Amino acid sequence: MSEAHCQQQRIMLQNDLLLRTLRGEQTERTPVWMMRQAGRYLPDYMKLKEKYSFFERCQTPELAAEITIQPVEQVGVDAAILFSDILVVPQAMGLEVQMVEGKGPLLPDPIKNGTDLQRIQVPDVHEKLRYVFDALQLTKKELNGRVPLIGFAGAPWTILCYMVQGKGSKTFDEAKIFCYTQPDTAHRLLQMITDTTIAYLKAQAKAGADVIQLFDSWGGLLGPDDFENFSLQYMRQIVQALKEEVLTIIFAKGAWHSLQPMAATGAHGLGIDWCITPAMARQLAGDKVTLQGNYDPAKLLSPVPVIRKEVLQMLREFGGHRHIANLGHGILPNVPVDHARAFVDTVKEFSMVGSH
Ligand code: 1CP
Repeated sequence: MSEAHCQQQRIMLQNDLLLRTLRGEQTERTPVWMMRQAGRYLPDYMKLKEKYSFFERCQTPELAAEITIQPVEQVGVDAAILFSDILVVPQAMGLEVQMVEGKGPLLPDPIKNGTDLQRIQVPDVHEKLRYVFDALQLTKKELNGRVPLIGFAGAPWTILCYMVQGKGSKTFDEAKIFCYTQPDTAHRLLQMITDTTIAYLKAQAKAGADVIQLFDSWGGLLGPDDFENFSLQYMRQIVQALKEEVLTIIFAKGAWHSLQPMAATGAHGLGIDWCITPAMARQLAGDKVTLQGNYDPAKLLSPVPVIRKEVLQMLREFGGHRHIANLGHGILPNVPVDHARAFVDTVKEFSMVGSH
C-alpha cells in the first residue's frame, strides 16, 4: 500500500487502532470488534428484521448502513463490518439464493457437475453487486471517520460448499465428494469464484472498505493437503491481488494447522478460533502477522464477571502486540447486549491500565 494512501487514512480516521495494528505498529491499546456483530443479537436489528426481508436489508444501502453502524454506537467496537452476506457472490454469479427464516440459506439448484457450470458466470460485479458498493459508500459517509470499515467475502472453498451442498451443513459432505470425485470441475468452479471475488473485493476497497476479511468458515473441514489444494491456493491469489491496495485478514476456522502457509500469503492479519492457544498460534504464524481472536462465542453467555476474567486472561496470553481482540467465530443471536458490551469494555479497560 502506498504511503500516501496510508497517510490519507490516518488523517481521516479518529480511531485507526485496527489499521495500525494490522500494519504491525505499536498502539496505545488493543483494538476490538466481534465477528457477525452487525445484526443478530441487537434489539434494533430485530425491529428492522420484522419489516424487511434479509435481501431487502442487504440491498437497501440506507438499511445496510444503519445495521452496520448499530454496534459501533451501541456496543462501542473499534471497527464496523458491512451488513451483507457471503452468499451475494453465488447470487451474482447466477445461482438462486434464498434466506429461509429460522433455517438459513437455501440454494434450490446447486452445482452438481461440469454441465451445471454453464448456468453460472464471472459477472460484472459493478453491475450485479452495485448495491454493496453503494452501501459501503453511504456507511463510510455516515461513520464520518469514527472507526474503520471492514468489507468481506467468503473464501472460494466456503462459497463452493454452499454452491454444491445447496444449504448449510455440519459436514458439507456433498461438497467434499464433488471436489474429490470431480476435481477438474471443482477447480474450474473455484477459479470462477476467485476471479469474481478479486473484482468484488477490489471494488469494495475503492468504495471505502479500509480492511477486507476473507471468511473461510468451513476451511477446517479439510485436511492440510486438501486445504492447500481446494482452499489456500485460491485465498493466496486473492491476497496477492489485494494486499497492495487494502489491508487483508484471512479467517479460516479450524485450519490452524495451516497458519504458517497462511502467514506466508502476505495477509496482514490471521483470525484464529478458540481451539488453539495464542502462544501456539503465534509460534506457527511467526511474528510478522497480526493475530485476531479468539474468545469462544458461547462463553459470552457466561455471567459478566466470568467474561471479564476470561477476556483479561485472553489478552494476557496474546501479549498486547499485533493482536486484535475478537471472538473465535460469529457472535450467537441469544447473547445479551450487556454481555457483548462487557467483552468490548474489558478490552478497552485492560489496555488503558497499561497491563501489558
Ligand atoms: O435475518 C437474519 O438475521 C439472518 C441471519 C444472517 C445475518 C445477520 C445471515 C444468514 N447472514 C447475516 C449477515 C452476515 N453474514 C454478515 C454481516 C455482518 C455481521 O453480521 O457482522 C456476515 C459477515 C456474514 C458472513 C457469513 N454468512 C458467513 C461467514 C461467517 C461465519 O459466521 O462463519 C457464513 C458462513 C454465512 C452464511 C449464512 N448466512 C446466514 C446464515 C444463517 C448463514 C450460515 C448458515 C450455515 O450455518 O451454514
